[in-house]
Amino acid sequence: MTILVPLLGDQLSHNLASLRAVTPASAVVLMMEVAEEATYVPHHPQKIALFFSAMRHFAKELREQGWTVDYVTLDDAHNTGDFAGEVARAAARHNATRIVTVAGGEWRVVESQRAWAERARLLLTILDDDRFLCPIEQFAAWAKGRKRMIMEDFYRIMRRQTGLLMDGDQPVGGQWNYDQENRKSVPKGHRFTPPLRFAPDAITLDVLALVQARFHNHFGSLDSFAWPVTRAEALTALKDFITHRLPGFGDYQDAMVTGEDVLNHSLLAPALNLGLLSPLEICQAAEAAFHAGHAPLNAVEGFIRQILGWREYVRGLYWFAGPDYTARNHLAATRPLPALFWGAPTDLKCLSEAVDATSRNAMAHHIQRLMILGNFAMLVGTDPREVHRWYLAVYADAIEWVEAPNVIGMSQFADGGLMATKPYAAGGAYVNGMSDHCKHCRYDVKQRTGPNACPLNALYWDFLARHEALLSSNQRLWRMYDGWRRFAPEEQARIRAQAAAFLTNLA
Ligand code: FAD
Ligand code: DLZ
Repeated sequence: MTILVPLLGDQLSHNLASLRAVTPASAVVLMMEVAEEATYVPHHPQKIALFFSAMRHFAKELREQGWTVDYVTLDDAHNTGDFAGEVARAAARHNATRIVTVAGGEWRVVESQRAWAERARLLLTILDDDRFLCPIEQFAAWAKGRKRMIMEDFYRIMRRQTGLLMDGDQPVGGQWNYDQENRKSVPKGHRFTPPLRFAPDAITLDVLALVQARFHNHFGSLDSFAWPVTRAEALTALKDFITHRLPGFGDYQDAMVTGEDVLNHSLLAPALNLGLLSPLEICQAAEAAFHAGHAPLNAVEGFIRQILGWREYVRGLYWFAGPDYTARNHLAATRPLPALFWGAPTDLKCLSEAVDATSRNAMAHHIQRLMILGNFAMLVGTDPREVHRWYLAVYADAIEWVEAPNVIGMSQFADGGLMATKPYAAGGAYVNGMSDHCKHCRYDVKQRTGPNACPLNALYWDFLARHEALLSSNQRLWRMYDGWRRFAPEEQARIRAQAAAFLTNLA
């Protein structure tokens, strides 16, 4: 009577529901490195290496705790290349009678899980993933019947529910949100403390060699691999963030600085999404830093809101919206993803900085993802499905439940406003206000037309003009459309011709 417990690459938590449901004496834990998961989108080599290394370390820890772990490596000669094939092989190997597993983080994977038992003719239990602070059913009950799902409303419920930064029933400090104190520009010469880097051990070095051999043709470099791959390392990374970067987190949250990949960001999303850290322990560590007088309220509230608010919200929305969410295309955009996303040269400094960081680190910070890369993809009319596949491939923290709402909803407005109240569209002035990139760029951010004009300016107005019928009734875009209508017809024509020429060259 062996119970097979398939455990996926983002389920690396010792308190996982499936591990709680069985005992080491009755179960075999199955972990599988499979080609399909590494290639269904061409993942960045660092992302594949992170998953494989963290999985191998986790298997070692489970064995040390007395679990029997059947670990199938990618180069196993009999590896079938997908989850279903490996579960069937393992079920036969261990003469299993039952499968107990935790629901995957993607509709595609959950559908595969539902088919496992049929193929192996076993009883199947798929447990809810309870490593989140808001159960899927709770989010659905909140979201049902709402025309707009405002994150801030959801966040306040979560603050009350968890008691984080609460003083009885009221928010600590008297306000729920301190964003008006955040989003400053970075003073010239400001120095950021770089994050800790974790040197690859023997397990990781093996994985790096495997990934280099098998996936060297994928976009991105393995050279700078320094991710935490165990819970112990992830806890060290958390401590490093709380000590050095949390105090300034709010101030420069939306800033971009040429040559600065991290600023005050935590870099914790990969460890968190793999399950090495829990959302509650991260929020509690930040809250403790506030109560100890180590970090100010604007920083701590802003940081906790990202995890307790945004992360839980996008997860709820992903499962609420259903499996067709990634096919949505409200703006009917059809352009293939521009080659610059895969590293083709571009003269736009903001874009080259963001793509270069993505290639070197499998990481870019939020505002680069939203307001540089996502904004550009949307302005030029890229098919959102192609944008989605790119984001899912290139970021170390990308798992569909968190990636898709951010891309399809927040950055591309492809869900028609289910998530964002207006498209996050911006011209050069925004980039100039939030970064120093324009100073290092060959284009002139102040010009709308002409050979030296920043292309984002014409693209921005052209985007608004192209979608006037669909977007101009949006209250939050009234000011922008008013601006567009104030241009003389000749200027409007010049702007649209400038955008058309750029788009022709891009193609
Ligand atoms: P920090 O800036 O330090 O923020 C702290 C934590 O808050 C993050 O680790 C993350 O867990 C959480 N967080 C912050 N913003 C969000 C958000 N919008 N949604 C969910 N969680 C959030 N995040 C992912 O984890 N995986 C993705 O695949 C992903 N894709 C994105 C795609 C786009 C187009 C955009 C705009 C955002 C995306 N995000 C994604 C959200 C956010 O950009 C990343 O979580 C963040 O950049 C990770 O770096 P960090 O850990 O240093 O974050
Ligand atoms: C992202 C990823 C990769 C690259 N490889 C594996 C793998 O070989 N084995 C595995 O169990 N999981 C992997 N993952 C994560 C999965 O693709 C999937 O995204 C998550 O399990 C979410 O459901």
